[in-house]
Amino acid sequence: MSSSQSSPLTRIDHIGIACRNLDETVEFYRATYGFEVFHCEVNEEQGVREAMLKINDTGDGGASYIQLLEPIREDSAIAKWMAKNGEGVHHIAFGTADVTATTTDIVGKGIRSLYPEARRGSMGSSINFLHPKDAHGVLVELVQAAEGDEH
Ligand code: MC0
Repeated sequence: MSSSQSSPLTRIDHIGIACRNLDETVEFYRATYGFEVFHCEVNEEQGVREAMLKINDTGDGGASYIQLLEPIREDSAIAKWMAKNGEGVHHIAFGTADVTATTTDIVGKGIRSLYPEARRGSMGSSINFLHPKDAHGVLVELVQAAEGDEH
């Protein structure tokens, strides 16, 4: 069934989950739910080691993932958040075909983005974030998949 909505946000790209030990948590997701690792990387800028577990392809040509995030530095956003909250759901990411245009549109509605320009996210994607204090307590990430990376 196709969607009739006109939002530029066309999929849940991923749910970001903070964890203390990536390998152990990956094994939990495999043994408990049967989800396999689709992609792994270190994002030095964000201070994380991460695994993307693909859940399903989406109607916009992209896909939805669970993203498991282990901090690699004490001053990273994930380490700071876990010090307060422990492990758990850290952010939700929406997919869009144009992260710059979508961010500009949302900022125009009075919601702060965290970066003036999009930065690099998982699998070569371009990302920005919306401030959780402007979004009813949810850290929202906007994701534009890498060119030709429509898994
Ligand atoms: C902080 N707050 C949150 C939150 N993090 N609320 C909901 N969800 C979260 N994840 C709330 C705090 O409780 C606090 O509220 C207020 O925001 C300020 O937080 P803080 O603890 O003082 O920390 P800040 O202000 O230094 O940093 C928060 C901020 C930061 C969201 C700006 O975490 C950030 O820049 N995040 C974006 C980058 C990121 O998260 N990277 C990790 C994923 P109160 O009421 O106590 O004032 S990297 C990733 O996901 C990439 C690789 C990808 O997907 O491709």
